[in-house]
Amino acid sequence: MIAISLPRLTSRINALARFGALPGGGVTRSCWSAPHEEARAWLLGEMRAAGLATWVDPAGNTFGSLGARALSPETPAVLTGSHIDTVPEGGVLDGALGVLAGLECLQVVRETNTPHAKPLAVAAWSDEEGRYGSLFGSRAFCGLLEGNVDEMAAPDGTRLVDAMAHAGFDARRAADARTPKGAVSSYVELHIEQGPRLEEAGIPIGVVEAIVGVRRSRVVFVGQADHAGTTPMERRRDAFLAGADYALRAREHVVTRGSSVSVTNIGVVRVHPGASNIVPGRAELLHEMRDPDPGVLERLAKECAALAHDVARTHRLAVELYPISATTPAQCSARVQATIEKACAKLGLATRRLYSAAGHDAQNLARVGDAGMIFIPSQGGRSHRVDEMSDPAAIQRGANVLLHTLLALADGA
Ligand code: HGY
Ligand code: MN
Ligand code: MN
Repeated sequence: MIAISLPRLTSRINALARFGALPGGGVTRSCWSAPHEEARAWLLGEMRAAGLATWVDPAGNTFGSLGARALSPETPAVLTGSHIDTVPEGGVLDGALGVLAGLECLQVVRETNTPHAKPLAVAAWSDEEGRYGSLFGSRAFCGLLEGNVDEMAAPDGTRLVDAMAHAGFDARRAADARTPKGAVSSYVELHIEQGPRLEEAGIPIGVVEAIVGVRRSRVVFVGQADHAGTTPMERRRDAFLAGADYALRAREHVVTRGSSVSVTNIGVVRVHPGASNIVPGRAELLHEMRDPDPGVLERLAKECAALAHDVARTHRLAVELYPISATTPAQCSARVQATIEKACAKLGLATRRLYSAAGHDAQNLARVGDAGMIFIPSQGGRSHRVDEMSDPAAIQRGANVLLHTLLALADGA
């Protein structure tokens, strides 16, 4: 039975991990950054050496394909992929696994001359981690870009247009990456689960049924900078204190008033002017919340906005709310899920259906066609941290399931 080469896949995972490698382990490889662009060039070289046709679209999505030189509705392709950008101080598998396992699958199909009725292609999507705006590359590919690229910026203020220009791309042309409906017959992505469920259940393969929506906003409390020593406590309009109050109350609200799977996080806090002897005049919080149900997400977002205004009143200061992004929860294709399960049966692997509590590019592909995801267990459920890891045997199982799923989809499953 056709199988992937684990040594070759492992060697590529280790090679990609060198781009943006951190001294203590893990990587920081933000989209459009120098390490990311060096990694893109390396990936294109690996794709070409594997015998694939390659191209990069106006949104910076990188493709390798077998049996077609482009994606077109005349020859609908079976597409796989993921992303090579990472979060700051991230792991070496989030995204990289799906891109490199996809490359490995296409290379094995080519080397073994395995027939496939439809073209096979692998993509590395731009800015999946949403440093400038969530799931940017796959949104552009699926014709789902919204808002004005001139207003998209990273938490440190770097504008998308400047970051892309520095990498040789024109952000204002990103929408040209839109691909005609019908060019992709189906999409399947291999990814680490990034949570504890599969490992705790002892299940080797997860078949994703649905993917959460994520809503991100910037919550800015505006008080008054003051002397931290001489200003009487009762007169202070401390913006950070309001932010802290909001953080605690918003978390309580989402946990108690959301669904059983609603989650929330505040991962970026910026205090201004930012000195220990100044009462904070301004506090900016990046607040996100997630749920697989769009209705729950919509309700929580409205309730947390009202909560922010309530906190501002309590602390006698102002609050400004700026939505950043909202991804739509997605249902995965029943056909793709069934095809993954058949591949697992063929390989003698137990499976479990589950929803993804992480966002993925597959949720955009699911809005324009048949899309699905294969999960492998994460050691200790760890992810978005430098010690993110999965067992080599789990990586091998996941890549072989991807290989057999792609072949079945390419032959009309
Ligand atoms: O944040 C997420 O859910 C994904 O890892 N980008
Ligand atoms: Mn990812
Ligand atoms: Mn991630």
